[in-house]
Amino acid sequence: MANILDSFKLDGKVALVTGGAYGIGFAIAEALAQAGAKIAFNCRGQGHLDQALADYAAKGIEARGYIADVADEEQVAQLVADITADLGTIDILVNNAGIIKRIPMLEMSAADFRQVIDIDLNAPFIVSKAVLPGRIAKGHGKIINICSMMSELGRETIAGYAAAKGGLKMLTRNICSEFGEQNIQCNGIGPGYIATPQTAPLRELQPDGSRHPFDQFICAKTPAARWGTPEDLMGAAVFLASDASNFVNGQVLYVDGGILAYIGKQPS
Ligand code: NAP
Ligand code: GCO
Repeated sequence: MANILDSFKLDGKVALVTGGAYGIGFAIAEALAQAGAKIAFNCRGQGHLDQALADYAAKGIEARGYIADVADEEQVAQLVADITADLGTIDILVNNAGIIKRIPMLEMSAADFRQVIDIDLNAPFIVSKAVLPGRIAKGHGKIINICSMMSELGRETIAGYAAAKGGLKMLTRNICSEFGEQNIQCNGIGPGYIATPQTAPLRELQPDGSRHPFDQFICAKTPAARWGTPEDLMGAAVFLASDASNFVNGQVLYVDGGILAYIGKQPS
């Protein structure tokens, strides 16, 4: 029998990580590159793209970067065509690009809600639909949707985000259901609270220099008693992108330090 570690290798594979300019997407792309994959990523900002290319190069990764809004079907079609021309058919898709709006529901406009749904839920549908035909033709493929703890739990001020991430969990199960027979595996990663630009406002020091109340709350709610880092997600990404997970489908792997399992520490 071949060594089981060989099943985690991604040599010769092409991976698209949407929103892979920084944060979780960058770490996932780095992990897939370390496992042997050729990396393509996209974002909306030219400044983000230029900085990301430099950051990837500093790690010895020859990533290809593209400007494309994942919520725009025409831009996504062009993105997939460009990557296919540059690197070959996309084998691994990581639907990572996402936004959040933290607004009390009664103050949240329908436009705000719609924008979050558009990017966090409609876009994974659009990008998956653009990538799937090439994978079906090849007889195998991997889709990883970056879900969230909020695929399971709600909290104040994030109605659009929780609705989108809950929907993304079900889209993950539906892609599994519709394409499993074509040897497509579609799974989710559900990060806990991860220290990235997206959560920076929740960790800002208070004017008196004390820790943000939400920072203290999350550390008390997490058995690991810390925020996660993008690097904490790298192993799960390689597993779900590789042959090691060929019989895993429709699942969400929570990488959350145990927060979903824990009622939380009693305040001292
Ligand atoms: P982030 O730091 O805000 O990075 C988001 C990335 O997505 C950026 O590269 C951004 O670049 C890109 N992006 C946003 N909207 C886009 C669009 N419409 N089209 C193309 N690219 C777009 O976020 P993060 O913390 O790394 O989170 C990444 C994913 O993990 C998101 O789906 C998020 O919901 C999820 N997540 C995060 C946490 C956490 O605690 N951080 C936990 C669970 C799940 P541009 O702005 O230049 O486009
Ligand atoms: C928030 C946070 C969370 C994290 C993540 C947790 O405001 O509650 O941004 O939503 O981003 O989704 O898993």
